[in-house]
Order: sequence, then C-alpha cells, then structure tokens
Amino acid sequence: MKVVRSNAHVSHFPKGELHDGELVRPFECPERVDYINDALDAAGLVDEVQVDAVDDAILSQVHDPDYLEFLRTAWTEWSSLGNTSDMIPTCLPVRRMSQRVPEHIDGKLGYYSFAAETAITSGMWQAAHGAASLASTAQHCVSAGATAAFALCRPPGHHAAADYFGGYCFINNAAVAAQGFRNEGAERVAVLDVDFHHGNGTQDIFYERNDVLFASIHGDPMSSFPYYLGHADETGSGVGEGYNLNYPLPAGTPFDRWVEALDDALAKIATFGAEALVVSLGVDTFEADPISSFTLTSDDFATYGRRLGAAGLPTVYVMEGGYAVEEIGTNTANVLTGHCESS
Ligand code: SP5
Ligand code: ZN
Repeated sequence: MKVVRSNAHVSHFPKGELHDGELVRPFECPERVDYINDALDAAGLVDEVQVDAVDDAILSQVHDPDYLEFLRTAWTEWSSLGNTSDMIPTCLPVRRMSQRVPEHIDGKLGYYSFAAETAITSGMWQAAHGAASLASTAQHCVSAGATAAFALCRPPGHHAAADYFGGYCFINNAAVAAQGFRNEGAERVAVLDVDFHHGNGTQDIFYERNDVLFASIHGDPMSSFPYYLGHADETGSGVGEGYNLNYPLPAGTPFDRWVEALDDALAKIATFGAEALVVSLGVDTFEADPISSFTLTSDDFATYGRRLGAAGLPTVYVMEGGYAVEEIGTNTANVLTGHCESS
C-alpha cells in the first residue's frame, strides 16, 4: 500500500495534558508514530511515497480563514507577551456569551478551542500543516490511480471543526483528503470514521453538504468525549439532511456489535454512490486503550480491514487516535493488511 509519512510531527509535543484533574504526559505522543512505522515496515506493507506540501487553498475550503490565521500566528502572538510555556485555554465562550473574537490572545485561545486537554505548542502549526500534507499527498496518489493509500498523520484531525480545535486536533486531515477528492473530480465522497471518539470536526465541516457523506461509529456522547456532538439524531441539515450518519455505541461494546454498525455504514456508503472513501482510522477502539471503552482485539482490526477492502472503493486511510502505544502499530498494520488481502 502507498504509505505517506514524515518527521514533521516531532515539533509538536505538549508538556502536559489535563486528565482527571492532573497535568499528565499527553496520550497523543510522538512515539505513537514510531510504533506504527515499525509495524508497517515489519509487515512489509510500505510502498513509500514522496510528500508534497498541501495546497493552502484546500485548507481554506474546509476551515475558516480566520481560524487558520489564528493557528498560524498563535504561538508568535503568545510568545511576544513573554510566555514560554504551552498555550492552554482557560476561558471558553459558552451559552448566551458573545461570539465576538477577542483581541487578547488569551481570549482568542478560548474562542477557537472546545476542549482544554489540547495545548498549542511552538511547533504545532508546522506539525499540523505537515500532517495535512500527508493526507493531501495520499489523496493525490489515489486520485492518480492507486487503489489505497495510508497517511500517517500526527497530530490527528477529526475533532478539528471549521473554526475550532481540540481533542488533540488542529487541521482536519480527513476533510482535506475528502475535499481534495472533490476538487479532482469525484462527485460523491464518503468519510467513514472508525476512531473510538465521534468525529465532531468532520461532521461540522460537511454537515450542510450532500456531496460528502459522513458516517461515524463511536462511544455514545452521553458518556464519552467529545460529549456535545455525535448523537444518532444528528443527520445533517439543509441539502445535507440525510448525509450524516452517527452510530453511538455504549461503553464495553464488543466487536460483533461494532461490526454491525460498520456493515450498515458500508451499505449506506454504497447506496450513496461514493466514488472515493476516506477512512478516519483511529485504533483507540482497542480493548486496552487507556482513554476509551470498546473491546476490539488485535485480530478484529484485521477482520474489519478486510471488510473495508471488500467495499472496493479507492480509499485513503488517515491516522487518527490510538493510545495503547505498544499495540497501535500492530492494530493499524492489521487494518491495512486486511484491506490489501481483500481489495
Ligand atoms: C483523536 C482522538 O482520539 N482524540 C481524543 C481526545 C480525547 N481527549 C479527552 C479524553 C478524555 C478521556 N477521559 C477519560 C476519563 C477516565 N477517567
Ligand atoms: Zn479517538
């Protein structure tokens, strides 16, 4: 399989993550990529691709220009005030508050954030832009005729909405790939999100569109992050009505129940007539994931990879979450191997 990866991600690694009331070492850490690289190489999966920088015009098709400008300049503005540590939002605009963008960087930080576990670092923009370049390069490979490609994105992207960051995500890499397919002639594109967490950012970006179908299988937001989006009754709006599919599942969901949702989503993607598929591949559905609560085994990842390959669509895999670091390589490689076996 075409594999797109780089070292740009290492510039982003926050000093801490707010978790259960403590500042802990972030779950979303650079060695995640090392474990995945090692497993892909060991599985003999890699057909290495040269990385091209993402066209910034695509970023503006999926994110608001003022949000991108904030991400690009946030660290400079923050450090110009004498700050040297990471940017952690502490004050966010909630119900009945003004949605005017404040002038002070502390105010902008909260305005453009939705979850305080995610810090902005000095190297965030370089890393996030680099990750988007991987997704865009993978999409170009597939638009040019490859059957499938894997973008080893870090930081991940599916929680990043049109104009807010959080959940470790800044630029929505899956949305970049989906929009890239549209720009290069695909009439209908599906994004299938199999990360444990709801892809609230991807849903937000495509919610009013009927050219990109979004389907997400995830922990029920009544009990799982991101809590405030991902219910089954969120089905799209305007012309996008009917083009957003959420499959919230309870804590403890085993593979046999999970895969029923997957098969339903794949059937609806086929009915939709998708010409290309973007898979938001989070492997935090694994039984040993430290922040998630589904119970998939390593073998289950290979089983569902075969289902995805059998769908027969030109496919871009974009890496999202997965925090049981010693196993995320195996689990990711198992999905991709399964895909190759059945496509
Ligand atoms: C890309 C991705 O997988 N992002 C996930 C971000 C989740 N961040 C907050 C997780 C909160 C988990 N809380 C578990 C509480 C256990 N006591
Ligand atoms: Zn996740």
